[in-house]
Amino acid sequence: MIHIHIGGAGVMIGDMLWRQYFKEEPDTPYKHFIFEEVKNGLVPRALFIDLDDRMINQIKLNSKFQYHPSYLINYKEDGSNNFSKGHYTLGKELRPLVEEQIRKQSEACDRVQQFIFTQSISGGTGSGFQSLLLNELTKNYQKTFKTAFTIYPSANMNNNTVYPYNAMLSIHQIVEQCNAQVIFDNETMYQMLQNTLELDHLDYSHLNNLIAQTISSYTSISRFSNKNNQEILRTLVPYPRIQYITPSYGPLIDVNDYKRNIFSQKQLLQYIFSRESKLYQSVNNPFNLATSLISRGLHIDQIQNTNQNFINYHNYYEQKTNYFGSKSKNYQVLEQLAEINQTQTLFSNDLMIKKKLEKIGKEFDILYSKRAFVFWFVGEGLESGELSECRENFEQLMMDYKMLLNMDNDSSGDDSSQFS
Ligand SMILES: Nc1nc2c(ncn2[C@@H]2O[C@H](COP(=O)(O)OP(=O)(O)OP(=O)(O)O)[C@@H](O)[C@H]2O)c(=O)[nH]1
Ligand SMILES: [Mg+2]
Repeated sequence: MIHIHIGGAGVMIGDMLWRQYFKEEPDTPYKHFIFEEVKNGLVPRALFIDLDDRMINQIKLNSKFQYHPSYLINYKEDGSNNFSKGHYTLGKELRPLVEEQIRKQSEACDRVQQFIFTQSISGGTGSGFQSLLLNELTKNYQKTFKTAFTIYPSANMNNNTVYPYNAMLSIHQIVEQCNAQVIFDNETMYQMLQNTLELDHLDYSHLNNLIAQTISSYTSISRFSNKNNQEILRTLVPYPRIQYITPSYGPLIDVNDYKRNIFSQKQLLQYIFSRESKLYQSVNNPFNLATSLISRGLHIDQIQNTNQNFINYHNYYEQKTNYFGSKSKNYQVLEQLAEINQTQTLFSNDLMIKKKLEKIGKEFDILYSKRAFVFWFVGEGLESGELSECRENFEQLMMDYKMLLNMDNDSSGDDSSQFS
């Protein structure tokens, strides 16, 4: 697997993830999935890419371990929240170097099984440069599974006006070129942390920790059991465009919570299927086409047990769920959070995501009806018809979701949080 971390958010999430991986490393039996062996030890099979140097410098300074210097790549100025800068003008300058490093990394693998991306699509680099790179990877690594762990714009928390353009241009490419997208939203994660923990202060590091835990649970199936982890997501996607996966994670516990509960299997399952554990905003009545659940932190005999418990639960609630037991324990990077016996990560293909995505379409329409700021994108190389082409493709995607929802109207509304 090669990890590719792009833009400010992507790089910081990547750094949190690699702190997690290094913490797990001494216990990891199949290190080769994510680490390359070099003379002085292990280096991440990962690229960190940003247009400006601030975040890259920060991770160089902060890190307790060494990233390979040629895998940390930046240019001189940021994408100023403009997809076109990341995709056309500035991005083009950086592209040859990035491609060269990806080629080197892939030559150091027996076979590249998967590309894992992290980025936010509200700014210029995460949206624009990732799309540029995806085009290239699709040409040269067509059959390699591509998973994007992406921060989507939140309803009430965005710091730039043109994010609907960035998101729309980016979605257009990701949907065509990635095999699965796991989406997060900052607002939901903040709320989830506020409701669950009693910390005085919350910042991006706590959100990034949630995302890192989700990704490291996903890859733990390969790293600890030598299995092909992409099945976790592949089985959820009925055909390529219906690829939006919403994650849930938990439980989370304060390190100072001395009344710490020991959760029963039943409680853990109820929590992970409830609304409280979701990392992306959801509607009240999800309609899950399928879900994959990873239980992390089990001994082998418990896996058998849990599996039976899970099958009972599964039959009871009629969830269409694939179950994966991960032998690795729970590790924590942030000091404020406790390492606990067992955590779970749920990936859902919830068709009701359509309702949330449509909002991005509406916000796009408000800007585009006045052609607001279009000159800014065209000035950096975007062709004027590209925005409306992306919008049409997005509308088609919404129609695809609508068709599936209509096919099974009667069985929607399976919200397990109602059951307790
Ligand atoms: N969860 C999380 N979100 C972040 C973080 N940093 C930024 N964001 C969010 O992501 C959005 C995009 O920011 P960046 O990732 O810094 O943007 P970029 O991709 O570097 O693009 P440009 O700076 O415009 O070139 C912001 O509006 C924030 O909402 C982070 O460390 N964690
Ligand atoms: Mg940036």
